[in-house]
Amino acid sequence: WLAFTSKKLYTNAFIVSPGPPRKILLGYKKRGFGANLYNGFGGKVEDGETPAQAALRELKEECGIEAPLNHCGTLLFVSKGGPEWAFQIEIYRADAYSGTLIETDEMRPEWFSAVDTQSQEVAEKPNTTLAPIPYDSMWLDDVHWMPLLLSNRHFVGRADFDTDASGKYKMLKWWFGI
Ligand code: 6OG
Repeated sequence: WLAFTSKKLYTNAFIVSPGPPRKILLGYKKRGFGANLYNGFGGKVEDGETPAQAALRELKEECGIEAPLNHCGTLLFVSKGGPEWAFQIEIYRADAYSGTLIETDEMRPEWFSAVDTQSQEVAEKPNTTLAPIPYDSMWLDDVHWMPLLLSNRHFVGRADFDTDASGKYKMLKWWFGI
């Protein structure tokens, strides 16, 4: 595992609406770190703020809504040859929200299908119009812990990354547990 000397605290929040059809809200990040990828809504925890407060503030700033967020997991990301610090990301989820979703300078909100493909719901109503979760356009670690978030398990995880010559991220190692 890569070494690091300090951590920076971030948040990431997801709305998982029970439906039917069951769906998850992601944001297409338009600029900054992780641009052109889908992710939850979140950012840096500011001085004097708890992670829970930051999660609510970022959700409102990035897509205009409020939600009864629950803490759902903690992730640690370390990059080779990158800064000597790691990202610690506190993950939150809610199954409802209030307010009106808006597109902001930073994020374009979009719903995706969160239906378990083995479920009764799919057998009864196969033609959901929602696209599946776009793992090909998400951070490489997401495919590993997203099922834990969707099944409402509390998880911890770590992923170590390297970048190739073109600056593309490669996941060297990951570990997730519940
Ligand atoms: P702002 O630049 O918007 O905060 N983030 C990651 N999310 C995932 N799923 N995987 C990663 O693997 C990530 N690295 C950072 C944390 C950046 C947002 O991006 C998240 C924040 O929500 C490397 O302030």
